[in-house]
Amino acid sequence: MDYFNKGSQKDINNQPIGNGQGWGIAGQSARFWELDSMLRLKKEINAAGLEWEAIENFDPADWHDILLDGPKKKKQIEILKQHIRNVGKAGIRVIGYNFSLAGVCSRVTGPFARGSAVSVGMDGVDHRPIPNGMVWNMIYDAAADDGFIPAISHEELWQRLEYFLGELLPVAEEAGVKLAAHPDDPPVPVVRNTPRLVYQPYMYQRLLDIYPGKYNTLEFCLGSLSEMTEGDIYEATRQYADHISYIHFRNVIGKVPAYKEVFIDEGDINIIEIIRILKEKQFNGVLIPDHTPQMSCEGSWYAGMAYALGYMKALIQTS
Ligand SMILES: [Mn+2]
Repeated sequence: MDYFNKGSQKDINNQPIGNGQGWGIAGQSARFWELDSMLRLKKEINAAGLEWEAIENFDPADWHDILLDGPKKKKQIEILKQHIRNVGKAGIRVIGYNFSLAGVCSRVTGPFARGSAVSVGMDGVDHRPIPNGMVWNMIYDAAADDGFIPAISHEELWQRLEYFLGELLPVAEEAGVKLAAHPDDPPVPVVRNTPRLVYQPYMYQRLLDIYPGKYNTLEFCLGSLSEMTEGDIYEATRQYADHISYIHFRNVIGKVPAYKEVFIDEGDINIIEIIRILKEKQFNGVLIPDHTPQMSCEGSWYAGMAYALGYMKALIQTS
């Protein structure tokens, strides 16, 4: 999905920081989820000698009323079920999702990383309420009435997640597709006047306990977990390793509400130790770079990603 579709931050060579009005306009991904278009893409990937292991994130246009408990909830659950069936038929084994109303927000940007490389971070919580017609940082209804989405409790949000998992996991199991939950980014209890679900490491356990089984899994984001005010990143990696579908590799300095994203080898997390723990746990899922600071060159974001990927690959080969 193109997060930045028609948004003011489209086509910039960096991560978005958001401007309160969303990153872009939802609803451009329908074609992507069709079986024939996935099979075509898979063929290209396989022809390059690679495997397609996972897809990340649903389009807010397809599930805004599941997140918001709105009138189209049941219809949208059927849309997501069909996406999952198609993903299974295409032979892709994981869908990552982030069950969040505010999505990724409260970001600031600055020369936070080594060599004054530009990166993102957080310097306080964004308390602006979310306008109607927007969820997960994207506009799904530009003609929505004025006003803001209603405030709800944490328990209400957990109930919405339970409905989502209860409906989708049986379909996912039949399709052979694991659902993998990203923790909150940033991991704070409330942001933009909306509650969060997984903002301490132990809260992942509640999500797993809702429907135990091998299709209810985690998208383990090292950066977000390290930013949490409680817990220990190494213990959490050990504790959850058997439930992780894939891991976002990213490093940070600090914790919420004030942290900075830095290069993979310079932050609070000892990535070498993480790889060692994963080997010890015989983890066989996917490792992928998450976000990185920008390099001072053409393709600054992609160069940063390549740096992280090379670092990870070398660690896997040598540890
Ligand atoms: Mn992540």
